[in-house]
Amino acid sequence: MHKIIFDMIEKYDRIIIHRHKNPDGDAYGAQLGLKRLIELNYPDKDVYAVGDTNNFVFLGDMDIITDEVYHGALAIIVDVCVTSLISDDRYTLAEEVLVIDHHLNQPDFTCEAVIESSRIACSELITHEMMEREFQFDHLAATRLLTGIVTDSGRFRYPSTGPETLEMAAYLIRQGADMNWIYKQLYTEELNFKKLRGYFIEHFQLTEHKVAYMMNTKDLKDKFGVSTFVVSRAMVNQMSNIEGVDIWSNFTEDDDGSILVELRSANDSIVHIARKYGGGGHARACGCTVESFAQAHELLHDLDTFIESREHNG
Ligand SMILES: [Mn+2]
Repeated sequence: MHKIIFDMIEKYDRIIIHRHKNPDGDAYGAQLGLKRLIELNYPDKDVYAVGDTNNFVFLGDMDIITDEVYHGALAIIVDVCVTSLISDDRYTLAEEVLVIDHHLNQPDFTCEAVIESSRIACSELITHEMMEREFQFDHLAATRLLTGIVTDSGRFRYPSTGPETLEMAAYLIRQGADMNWIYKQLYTEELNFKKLRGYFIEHFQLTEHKVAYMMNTKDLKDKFGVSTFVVSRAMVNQMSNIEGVDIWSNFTEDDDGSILVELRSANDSIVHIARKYGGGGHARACGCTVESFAQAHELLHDLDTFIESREHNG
């Protein structure tokens, strides 16, 4: 158990919880789960959650607070520890900052930090800490935290899903977490999203060596009533898990005419190709931005050549 978490929580009457921008289920779940746990176990403390919102708002609303709330308060930042990625930079106004995270990064600012990169989800880390401290849970806290574990483990499918993850999930279900409700939220989507998925499945193409790709002009987002981010990031994996297709890619025109590029690979690292065009990311999930569809086709040709060379090398 990390005693520092509880020492800091106990020291402050007012606590504001932050997390990363473009929140996923774990960012939301860890943030709102922790908020609920502090409210339950320290009823006299005022706890707030702040940041941008998106589809995961089904887990609960964000609080609108003034800058004054930060004076003499504790800011807790979950699921992120890099300045540029934190939603709402007013945590700098707080008296002290505590980071609770499960990423490999180290904080690039002054704070206390509890980081366990072996945890599949920040929500799993928080669940473990609060369970060991024998905190009282309720169905709301448990459901929020379980959402984080479910989503960051890829619905318990990622290879790093181990016994500890399942034990924490089981603990949360015993505390009243509603797994059926979570899955219903995750798998119910708006009609335009479903139609856009269908459009992708219907229209993606293959290069000579079976690189799957889509070239999306900027009118596509208006046609389906979604953002460029949705067309680009949320749709790339419509081309995943196809037999014989090891690399898939999504090229989406932004409002300024530049092309957002999402690259995915089932086996080999392809980040060198993203880097060649000024981008980066993970080995098998990376991206960049290029100037034009002409350049996008050059990049696509590089992917095709990469597959071809790999085939030749056996
Ligand atoms: Mn996470």
